[in-house]
Amino acid sequence: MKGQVVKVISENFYVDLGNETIICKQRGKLKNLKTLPLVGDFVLVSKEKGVIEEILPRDNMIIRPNVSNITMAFVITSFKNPDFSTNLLDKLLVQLEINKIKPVICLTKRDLISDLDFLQYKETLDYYQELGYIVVYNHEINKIKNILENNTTVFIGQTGSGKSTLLNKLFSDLNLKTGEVSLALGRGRHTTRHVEIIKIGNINVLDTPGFSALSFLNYEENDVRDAFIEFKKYPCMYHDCMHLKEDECKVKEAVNKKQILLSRYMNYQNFIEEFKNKKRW
Ligand SMILES: Nc1nc2c(ncn2[C@@H]2O[C@H](COP(=O)(O)OP(=O)(O)O)[C@@H](O)[C@H]2O)c(=O)[nH]1
Ligand SMILES: [Mg+2]
Ligand SMILES: [Zn+2]
Repeated sequence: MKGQVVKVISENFYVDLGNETIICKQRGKLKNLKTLPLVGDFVLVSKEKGVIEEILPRDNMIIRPNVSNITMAFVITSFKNPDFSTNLLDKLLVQLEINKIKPVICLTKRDLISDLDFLQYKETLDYYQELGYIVVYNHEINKIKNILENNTTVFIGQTGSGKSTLLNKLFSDLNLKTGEVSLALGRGRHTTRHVEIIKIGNINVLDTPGFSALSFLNYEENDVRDAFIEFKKYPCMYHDCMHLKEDECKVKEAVNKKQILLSRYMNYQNFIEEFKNKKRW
């Protein structure tokens, strides 16, 4: 019998079979990410034994929080409290690009900044929109619902950025716990404790515990470069150009001509540097 793991609480795996959700145990004792069922996994279960017999091949997998088979990610980004950061936004976009998860940039807390400040951010956001990223605001409820339709969407972004608040607004009977943001730190408390797929019609959503960066397995410097999707518009002489120290680099030229947003390029340099230092994201 086929189902999808929608929640894991300690050793209990909640498997949605379409018409009911049953609690299963994991078969055997092996516990690594390959054999451990994750939220999002499609699995074959024995209903009689109450065990997961097999994990079906994953389309993708994110660790910390551990989820699989995600089609879309809402990158919840607040203008203030916590402050807007292109570094964090780009880091998340890169990781989503590498894993072929469709990103949607969702802005929150527009009400906390002045119109003047907003105009400045708007220029940056228009750049992302021109790249092809969907940009939405957390008050655009109907638009957001349409985007979520027929996707399994993870809500990611810093603690306190407004993930749970938005989910509650979208689906009024959810009642997810939301947290007050500590003014001193500009950070929120961790209020979302476990990961769970919530199914509402054709919409699958996941609220995640507050975290600021995803960890992905198996990526390389080339992947990070290619995840900056605008770089491809400026083909360099050397096909494998990293756009760093190379001469006659078209990407660097485009940065100088302001065709590529400077913060994008600086974040790129910064990520490659982190790579060199073997820091994990
Ligand atoms: N002013 C303002 N506050 C918001 C907005 N969205 C969320 N918040 C507040 O931000 C705090 C953190 O929200 P929460 O949804 O718990 O963030 P999460 O950690 O990302 O789930 C809560 O106090 C919310 O009421 C918004 O658009 N404007
Ligand atoms: Mg939350
Ligand atoms: Zn180059």
